[in-house]
Amino acid sequence: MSDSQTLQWQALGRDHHLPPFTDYKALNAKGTRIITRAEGVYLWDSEGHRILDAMAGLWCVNVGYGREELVEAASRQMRELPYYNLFFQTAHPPALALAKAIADIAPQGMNHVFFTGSGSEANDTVLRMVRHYWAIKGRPEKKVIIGRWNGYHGSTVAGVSLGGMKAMHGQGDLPIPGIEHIDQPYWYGEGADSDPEAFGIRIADQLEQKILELGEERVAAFIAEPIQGAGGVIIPPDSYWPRVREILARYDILFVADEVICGFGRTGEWFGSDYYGNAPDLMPIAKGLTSGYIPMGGVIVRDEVVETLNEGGEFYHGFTYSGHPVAAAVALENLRLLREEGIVERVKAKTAPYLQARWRELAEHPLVGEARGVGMVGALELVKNKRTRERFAEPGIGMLCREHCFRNGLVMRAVGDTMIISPPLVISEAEIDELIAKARQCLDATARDVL
Ligand code: PXG
Repeated sequence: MSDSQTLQWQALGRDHHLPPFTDYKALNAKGTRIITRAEGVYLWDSEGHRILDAMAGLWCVNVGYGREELVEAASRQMRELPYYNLFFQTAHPPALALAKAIADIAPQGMNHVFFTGSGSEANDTVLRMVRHYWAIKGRPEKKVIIGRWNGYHGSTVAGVSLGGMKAMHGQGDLPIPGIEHIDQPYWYGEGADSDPEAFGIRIADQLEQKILELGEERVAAFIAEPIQGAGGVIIPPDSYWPRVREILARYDILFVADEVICGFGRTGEWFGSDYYGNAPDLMPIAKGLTSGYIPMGGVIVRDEVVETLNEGGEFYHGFTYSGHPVAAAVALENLRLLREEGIVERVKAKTAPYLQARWRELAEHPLVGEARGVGMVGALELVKNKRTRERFAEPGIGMLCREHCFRNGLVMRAVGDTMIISPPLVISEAEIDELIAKARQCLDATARDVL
């Protein structure tokens, strides 16, 4: 039931707001849910319901809601220097201190950061930086970037183009030229009866086939998320990344690991690339960098690439808010909390193993074909037939389950018929128990509707 205040807000939305990734007509018929405050791992809506946020906002509120330290850091910086830019040979302390703090936790040999306002801008930066890099090296024809179908790299023109979401490509005549895609390592959905490790090798080998088909002399870079997030928490078989590393070692192309979701502790390591033992050349970051308290992104760049950029004259690229001092101050404080409170270590040693063990119990549920996860992410595949992996013919089972979750005080995200979690890294074992209990109730309610 909506009270009158909620109805007023919903009317404002209908009359004035165009929200992201939304079917406007369908939403206007239904009305939005209004979220008014948050604390720890919980949200409250305008009708007073308490909701366990198992998505950490949009995969980003790593330290949880309500951290006064971040509020203080922002207000202190706003009083001291609310804005100045990094263009034209000026800088300010928060951006410089943050670049150093990021270099301290980044993989070895990655000591420089280019700041942006978001993950999408970070990937626009990647596209321009890798093409600029090869041009400086006297190889301007090396400009094709290979991404993966169903990968997600943002919603700007470069982000959508590098990503492999066909529905997004269908709007606005994308991808732009010079982007190619290979298959994703989605064993449950696309591996049929094959052995998962053999499947991982077969899919990784597509990278080599694509490089050979295009000609190494035309390929600038390969971009991939260590674990695909928005595509449905696609966790590659163990064979996949070692094989990709072998292939990349044979060819002179750059490796871009999109760490926007996996970065800052999500896997129990600082970066997803650490978790898999990968050594990328560029790492776009955002989200967990500030725990979502304020927008900020960036690209962490390997020393050898920086050495080349140093030889290239001016790089005509940057944003008004690159390295914004308030965002940088919040990010610095957020990294301090993650470090000094041992949050990433606790995820690895304690809460991630607990979450993963409890999450896999849900595989017993009649609707669940597979329960998978790494660190603080997880996915459930909802299927009609567990043995054959047959999906439901009618679309929208995931959305139905998501509706049951919301009514039951839990946020899970639906990617088609895959249910996703990515909770704040500070979630406790008792809160994990609550998450699992609620998820089970929602699955039961969904099963009653469809089985
Ligand atoms: N790379 C990755 C891997 C992402 O997940 C971006 C880049 C773009 O970041 P910005 O800050 O420009 O949004 C993302 C963003 C979802 C969802 O529904 C996921 C994202 C954004 C919005 C929704 O899963 N990921």
